[in-house]
Amino acid sequence: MSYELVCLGNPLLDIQVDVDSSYLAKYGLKENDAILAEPQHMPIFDEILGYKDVKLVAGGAAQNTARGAQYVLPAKSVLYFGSVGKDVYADKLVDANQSVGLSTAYMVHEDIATGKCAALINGVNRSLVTDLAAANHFKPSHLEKPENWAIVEAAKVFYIGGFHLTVSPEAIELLGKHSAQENKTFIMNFSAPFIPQFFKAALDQCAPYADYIVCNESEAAAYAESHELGTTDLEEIAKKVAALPKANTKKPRVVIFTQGTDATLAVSYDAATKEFSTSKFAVHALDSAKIVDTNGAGDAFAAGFTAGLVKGKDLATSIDMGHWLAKLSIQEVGPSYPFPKQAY
Ligand code: 26A
Repeated sequence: MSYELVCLGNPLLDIQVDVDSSYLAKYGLKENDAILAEPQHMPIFDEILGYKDVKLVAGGAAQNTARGAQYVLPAKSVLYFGSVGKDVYADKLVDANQSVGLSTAYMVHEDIATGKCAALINGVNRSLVTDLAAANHFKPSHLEKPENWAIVEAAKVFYIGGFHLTVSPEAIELLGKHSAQENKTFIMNFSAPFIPQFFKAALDQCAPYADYIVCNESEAAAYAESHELGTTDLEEIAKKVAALPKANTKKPRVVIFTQGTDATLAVSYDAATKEFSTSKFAVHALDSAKIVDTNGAGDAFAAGFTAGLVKGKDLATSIDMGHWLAKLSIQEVGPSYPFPKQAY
């Protein structure tokens, strides 16, 4: 089988509930954040499973992006790698993936539970607390299996969730090296502020492979701080990230910073001419009363954007496709996409 787009990340089931600020305060959580669960957060999962309004929805940031890209692209365009257990949570992920026709090649661990994420929705914000479980046990050897490596070799574009830097930078590097050698397209997302903060070495090891870096404004700020860039100006940060060393010197690096409802910033750097090019793209307006929740908004943006690149669209059109899909997804529960299918 061949797929144009191959994605890698941490497959998770989202346990989504509405909470108020006192619940977040009880666990010392921020309104809008994504963290790895520490022992003191573990009771959250059982607590919210008892809530009347609890919703179980397929999650895992890169898996959401893979589903969204497959939603846009022709059948059999996207395959997703990750690691799950053998349980009802994994069954739910498979159901959601099948609903859009997303193919998976999971590494399955019989004795470890599928990972889960408490998605604590508070107004337009969401605080995500993740217990990676089986997702934490992905190994590069899974990619190296002949049937999987054939999929990698046939792919043209790779999308990597930065969250996977906490699991297997080696797997990311394996794909990155292949992509650079073959002059393919490699897209990485910073995923959350804690990635540039606490997984700086892994990020710096993998960033040279990225042709496209996608993140939001708070992740960009966290990057600037941990890398002591000496600026808080988003365009300046984007320029420094764009000009980082690059493994594939045949194409420029493009850095894309989303900013919620503010315009998305794109900066590309051509090492051959040493020239930067900066542009801004307005998001698609949406009446705030129509927002169901923003869980997965950034993943949906990355999905539409990546689908655009897979289709060979230019930067402006690809970013617009990202804005379009994000607008659709925030009108659904969790990181989901509307049915009947809409077309861009
Ligand atoms: C390693 N961590 C913390 C994570 C995640 C994650 N996906 C992968 N790894 N923490 C939260 N998510 C997912 O992000 C989506 C929203 O962007 C959630 O599962 C949620 O679906």
